[in-house]
Amino acid sequence: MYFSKSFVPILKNNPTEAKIKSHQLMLRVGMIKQSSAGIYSWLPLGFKVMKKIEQIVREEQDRIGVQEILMPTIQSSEIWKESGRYDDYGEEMLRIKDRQDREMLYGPTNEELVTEIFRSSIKSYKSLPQLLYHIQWKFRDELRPRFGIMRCREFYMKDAYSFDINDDEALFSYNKFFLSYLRTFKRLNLSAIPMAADTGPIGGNLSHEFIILADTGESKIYTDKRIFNLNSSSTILEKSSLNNLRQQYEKFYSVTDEKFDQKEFDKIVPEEFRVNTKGIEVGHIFYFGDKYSKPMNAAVDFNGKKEFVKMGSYGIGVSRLVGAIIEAKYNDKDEIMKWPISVAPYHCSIIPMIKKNDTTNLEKSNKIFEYFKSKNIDAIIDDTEENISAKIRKFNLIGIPYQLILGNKTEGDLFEFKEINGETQKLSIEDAVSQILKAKSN
Ligand code: P5A
Repeated sequence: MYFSKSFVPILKNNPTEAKIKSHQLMLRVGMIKQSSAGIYSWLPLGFKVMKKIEQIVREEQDRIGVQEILMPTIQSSEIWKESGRYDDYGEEMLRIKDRQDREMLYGPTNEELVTEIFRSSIKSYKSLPQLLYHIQWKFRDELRPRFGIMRCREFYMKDAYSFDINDDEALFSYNKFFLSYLRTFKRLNLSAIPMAADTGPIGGNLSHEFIILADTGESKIYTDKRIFNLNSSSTILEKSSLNNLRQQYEKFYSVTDEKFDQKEFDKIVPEEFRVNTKGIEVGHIFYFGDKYSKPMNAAVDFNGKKEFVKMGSYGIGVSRLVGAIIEAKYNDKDEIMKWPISVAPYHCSIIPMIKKNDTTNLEKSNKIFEYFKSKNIDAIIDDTEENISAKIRKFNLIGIPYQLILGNKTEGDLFEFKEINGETQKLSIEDAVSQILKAKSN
């Protein structure tokens, strides 16, 4: 891809309406464009990052055996009346009427719809557990949409749902998601901590929010420093080891604002380990038993007895993660964004110095581009006539993790190559490729 042909509308200055770094940067480098309050279009750079996040989320769902489906964004009010949430949900729900005057809505979440799908087909406990997920747009008419795509009205969510025969099996499902979330956020290069949380309009009495620390976060959290040292490399999908995993985390006091109790905090957490800070909620899991299955009559036959299935739901804010990664990774001191290579819009920028009537560097760049491509390295060539330092500034802003520079100092087969925040090295293309591939495989 040539930069001159790419749709990356960079702004000269930070937009004044944006209050936090992720919002500023996403507008500045043209990742998103607001279309109306709290509703955004995703432009190529932003869309690429979001799709890469989505793919990692998908792979980690598939890995624990969740089956992907796709439910619509528009739902009928009928099922929400059955569950009793049609009135409860209030003004956050966008209600629509079709031409037959039927009450419809733009789904803020899918507990009802997936329960309806389940109950119409699954009749025996022998088909359990059922774990289903989809990745789909949601709409919540937030009172105060803010911080760009962090708290917006239309957003992209991965939501999964589990159906089990009893509490014990349902907690096994819950714990699978607990593990899967730890792995997902780790692959995104984020340290997301599970914290006991309130269940709000989703319901139930067991719930964890997955939170990454950030001053600009909207969630207040109270935790024990030692929780950050836990390592979640386990891959075993087995009841007792998953139980142990969750217990390891639950050993430490770690809660969101609504669950906070100052006396308990002071009693349980030694002073030197107390952390009282802010964070961004990137995922949220819930166990709510038969809250939906009972009123909606979602039951299976268990040896001649009717049993309402026990359900949980599990969300990840896929679009919010794009902003959350910026909040976590932006380096204020050097004013450099470096995307984790797993989600970077491109792995490497190729930055040739281009002189009038001299296409040598551009031709070299094209060859390097093709070679990178053969090694599955996604690159962008800056074929514009800007000078080298302006180009470098631009890619520092965008945050593509590696830069290969073809300038005055290029000697023979050695090129200036650098990690965006690192020292310039003189390397052969093969060595540059192996550095990038090594980073990709970590
Ligand atoms: C779990 C899946 C649910 O909706 N039902 C299905 C449950 N949970 S949740 O916590 O309300 O949302 C899940 C995640 O979605 C992100 N999110 C948002 N992202 C951007 N803008 C918003 N207005 C917004 N609201 C929720 C969060 O990451 C949240 O953890």
